[in-house]
Amino acid sequence: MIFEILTIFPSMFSSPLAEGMVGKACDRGLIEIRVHNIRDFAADRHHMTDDRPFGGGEGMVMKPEPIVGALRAIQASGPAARSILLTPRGRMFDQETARQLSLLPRLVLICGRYEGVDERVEQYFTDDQISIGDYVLTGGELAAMVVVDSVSRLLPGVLGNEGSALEDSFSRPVLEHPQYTRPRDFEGLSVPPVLLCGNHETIRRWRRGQALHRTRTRRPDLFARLDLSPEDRKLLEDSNFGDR
Ligand code: 6GU
Repeated sequence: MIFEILTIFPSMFSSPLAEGMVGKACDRGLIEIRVHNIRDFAADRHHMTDDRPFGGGEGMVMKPEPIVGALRAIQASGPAARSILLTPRGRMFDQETARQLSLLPRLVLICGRYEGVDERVEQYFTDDQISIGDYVLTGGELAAMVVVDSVSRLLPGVLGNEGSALEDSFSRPVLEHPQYTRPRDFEGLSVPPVLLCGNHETIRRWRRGQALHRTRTRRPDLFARLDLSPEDRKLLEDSNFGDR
């Protein structure tokens, strides 16, 4: 899959996407991340990418010409690509959107900055507008990295273990159970004995109970939508979750 990123801060993308599984996926040719500097598509002498808002007000607005110029150059360079504007005014990004995007051959991510992008870009030159959460970032760059990361890990071969991407939280609608590794005792904090008992069925039930309890306390919105089995109800009733 090819990611085409439009930004005025291209260097922000170098190390975050060069590390870990995403970096490996690039090295192995499973994904390609092309970062384009919007400034390179500004036609004026000073390569301006922003200007003052019509009607007055605080801050600057990103000009349409450089972004649309970059989009046209990208569209001309290969198969049709879906273009998404990263903006706090977009619809909320989630695992289902990541899954849908992972099916595309090529995706353009436009990083908005300042007070926003000229409305005509949003309306006429992008297919979708996405936000990654209800908080404000200084620009869409970090959001674009979130999208690249979450989509990449769903692509065949990227994680190595094909099962793991499908098993996580949100692919199934409960949060994951707690995980422990060595040492068995860390500064007086010990691993729950059930995990050392060797009985897979006992461990499975404990994990399910923990996952349900954790979902109930941390994400009541997800919990409310769960279809609990009789076993699930029993696990929630019977367990002592030792809340702190
Ligand atoms: Cl996509 N952009 C900005 N600037 N802030 C955000 C966001 C995007 N998503 C959440 N906050």
